[in-house]
Amino acid sequence: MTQLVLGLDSSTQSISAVVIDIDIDEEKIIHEAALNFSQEFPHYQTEDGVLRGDDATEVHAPPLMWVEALDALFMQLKDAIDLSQVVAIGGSGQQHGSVYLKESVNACLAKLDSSSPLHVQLVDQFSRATSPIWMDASTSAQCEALAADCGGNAALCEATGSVAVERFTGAQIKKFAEQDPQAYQDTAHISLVSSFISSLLVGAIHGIDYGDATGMNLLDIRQRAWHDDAVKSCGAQLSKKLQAAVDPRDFIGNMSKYMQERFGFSADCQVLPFSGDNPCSLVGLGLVEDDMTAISLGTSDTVFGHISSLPETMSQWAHTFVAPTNNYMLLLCFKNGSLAREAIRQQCGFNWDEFTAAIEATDPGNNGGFMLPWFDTEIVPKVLTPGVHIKEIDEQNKAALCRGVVESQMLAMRLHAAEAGLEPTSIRATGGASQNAAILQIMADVFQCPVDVLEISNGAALGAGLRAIQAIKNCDWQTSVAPYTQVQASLRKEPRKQFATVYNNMLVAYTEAEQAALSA
Ligand code: XUL
Repeated sequence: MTQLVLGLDSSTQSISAVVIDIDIDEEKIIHEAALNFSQEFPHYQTEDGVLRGDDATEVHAPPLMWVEALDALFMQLKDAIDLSQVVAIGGSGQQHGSVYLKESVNACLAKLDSSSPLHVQLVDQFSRATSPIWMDASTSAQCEALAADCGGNAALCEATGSVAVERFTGAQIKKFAEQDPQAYQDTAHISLVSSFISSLLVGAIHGIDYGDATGMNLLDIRQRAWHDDAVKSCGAQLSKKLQAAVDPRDFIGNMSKYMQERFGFSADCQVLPFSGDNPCSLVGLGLVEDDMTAISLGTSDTVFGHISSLPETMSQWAHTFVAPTNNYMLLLCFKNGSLAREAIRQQCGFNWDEFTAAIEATDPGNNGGFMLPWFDTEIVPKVLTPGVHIKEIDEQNKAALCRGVVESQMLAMRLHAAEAGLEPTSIRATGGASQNAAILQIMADVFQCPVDVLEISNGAALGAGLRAIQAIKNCDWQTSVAPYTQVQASLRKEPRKQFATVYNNMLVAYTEAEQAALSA
């Protein structure tokens, strides 16, 4: 009998699904579907899936929209495939976003009527109509107070895996508890986007998985339990509202009666606790062992990788999350990613082909020329005043600027990834700019390791599905993910050994320039 696994991803702009055939001779994705929130559900009045207030730093989204979209996606899937063949479901959600629910929600979920859509029945269950999401940066005051209550940022980072961060859920909850104490008191459960959606599937609110819980500044990353000082700082009775965090590898239950009756799922279909999109993407890119690192070249560039044990001292530049393997992942986010490449391209008046040709016409090492590419404020390292520092490049030399921006970004990533404990021996590249072979060659040369791209996209939904495959087959991670995460062999970029010294020297120069700029 055919056995299917479903991977879902509730992201910022859309909800998507990947349906995977797990039979040993098949092992392939048989169906994909996606619904864009703003386009398909315009009545929530979001733009790109989010609501912005007068205060530009506040970014929320309506959780009811995610519920309606889930129902609509399942309706679509039901017409395309036989959902009774789905044996397990894994899922992913945009990290950090939080959902505030009333005491009555579990009773409501227990007696849902399968003839009516989910959102219609859940409309009164929210104690807060909108959910702050990862793009919200309005909690600097709360971050400062949270860090102080936990013995400072170094101690908070050591305990929870990250310094206090505005978008992380702890500070977001703290702000809500301070600004609307009555609504906070009326909140019986606080979920993340991930755990909220999997709670809907099993028909009861369950605890947050360790992975997404490490995106809150609230979980003691070693104990896998709420950190006393952090939860105390962020709200009264908070650990009760959160419930205990759960192991991402353990099924939390089966599809609820409602899900069975409404969409045709089997009563035996098991549900894994959903996790954050970054932990799920780690698996979707096949990074389930140490020394495997990914670089995502998007609006921001991120470097992330799997580690089996925590470094002696936690890097304050990185976020350390619990990985779906129940080991760890490191993630570093560089804000000046495509933003910086785009700025140089425009400054030179080039299209992307000309930008690429310019890179190819210049020599690795750029005759010693580089830049600190801080076109905007930067996260790694923390730069609050934008400013590009050009070193040894004639600003009329367009080709040198093009190579310079990409080489400098790679040097910054190599420097700070190594500080955090990631020294890749191979890299999987993803994101828009990973289509560009010239950029990938620079990555391979700067890091001095091979760079691959994968055949798949939608890594978060796929990774969520692969988590479910690992859990249902109960086999090792590499065996579970390898058939679905093959690299495109013909696109591999090998490092050119003859440039190792050039880039080692440049790394020293880059480090010195960065330190000088930061201490100026
Ligand atoms: C990670 C982060 C984003 C969101 C995007 O810390 O904020 O990558 O997870 O969905």
